[in-house]
Amino acid sequence: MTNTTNTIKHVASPLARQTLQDSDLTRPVAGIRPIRILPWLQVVKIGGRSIMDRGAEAILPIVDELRKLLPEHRLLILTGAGIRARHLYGVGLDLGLPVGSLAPLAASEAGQNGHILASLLAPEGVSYVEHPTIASQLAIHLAAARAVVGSAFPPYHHHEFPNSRIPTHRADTGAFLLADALGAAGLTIVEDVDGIYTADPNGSDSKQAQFLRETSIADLTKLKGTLPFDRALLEVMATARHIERVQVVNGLVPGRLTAALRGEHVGTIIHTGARPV
Ligand code: GWN
Ligand code: ATP
Repeated sequence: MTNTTNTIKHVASPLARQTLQDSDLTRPVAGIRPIRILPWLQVVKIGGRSIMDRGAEAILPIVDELRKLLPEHRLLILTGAGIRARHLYGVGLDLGLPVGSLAPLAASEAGQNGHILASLLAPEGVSYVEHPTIASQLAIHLAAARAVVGSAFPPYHHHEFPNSRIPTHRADTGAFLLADALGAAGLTIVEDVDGIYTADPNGSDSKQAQFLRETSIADLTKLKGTLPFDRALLEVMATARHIERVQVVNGLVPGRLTAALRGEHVGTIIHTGARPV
């Protein structure tokens, strides 16, 4: 038998001789702030249930607003899944499907909403772009058009964490992960409420619900009730590298999205864990 260890080619690397498990050792190399890949990009997440499911009444005014924003901003518009995904969860859970099977089924509904929105913006040169295109060819698409539309769901599929029967990483989490990875200029989450309240303003405790104009992940983590987005969003916001604040705005009120993209405070601003350089 030959001794194969003698034939191993050593590649010079600052991480070659140490375990990747010890963050004290990796920090000098891995602790550097990553570059911003698309620093001029504004990411906008459009709610599946809160906007798309309402049909023309809610979608057409948003399309009109997005159309008018194109000369001002370069946009990655990401859509959530909505009611069809909830139906899917119901059927899938009844059949005992694992979370890794439910994740792509729900994700495909987010994609369908994206296809709908992109069709309406097509006269402006806006198209739906697939997940692999977002991953590796976003820049060239945004050089050809002022905006593109994609699915807000992360493409976890069978890699979805099995800590819950319903996928924990859904559209809001996916939109944030993408915006932070791209080093985008901002992320705006478009909902059917004015922002975040201390309790669901449409729920049984609505009388107690107080509006939070400005908040942080630490404050939101302490809130025991529901939020207008995936709880996993709090986890990914905690370790953010670029996106320092996210604004949640009401997409049913014309002008709010436009104002938010112009830097105005018109909804709830959430301060993330990312720190200015
Ligand atoms: O199908 O609407 O992308 O952009 O998570 O995977 O389940 O796929 O499993 O490029 O790769 O349904 O087919 O579908 O929404 O995700 O796409 O039309 O492999 O353009 O083929 O990462 O769009 O789709 O659902 O986003 O979120 O073919 Mo769809 Mo989604 Mo299209 Mo995409 Mo998934 Mo692809 Mo994918 Mo699958
Ligand atoms: P998706 O894109 O995943 O389909 P969505 O983001 O469009 O979903 P929901 O997940 O339904 O929509 O979130 C919006 C809803 O969250 C609001 O209509 C509101 O009733 C509810 N909500 C729950 N808790 C709160 C809270 N603390 N503050 C504000 N809204 C809340």
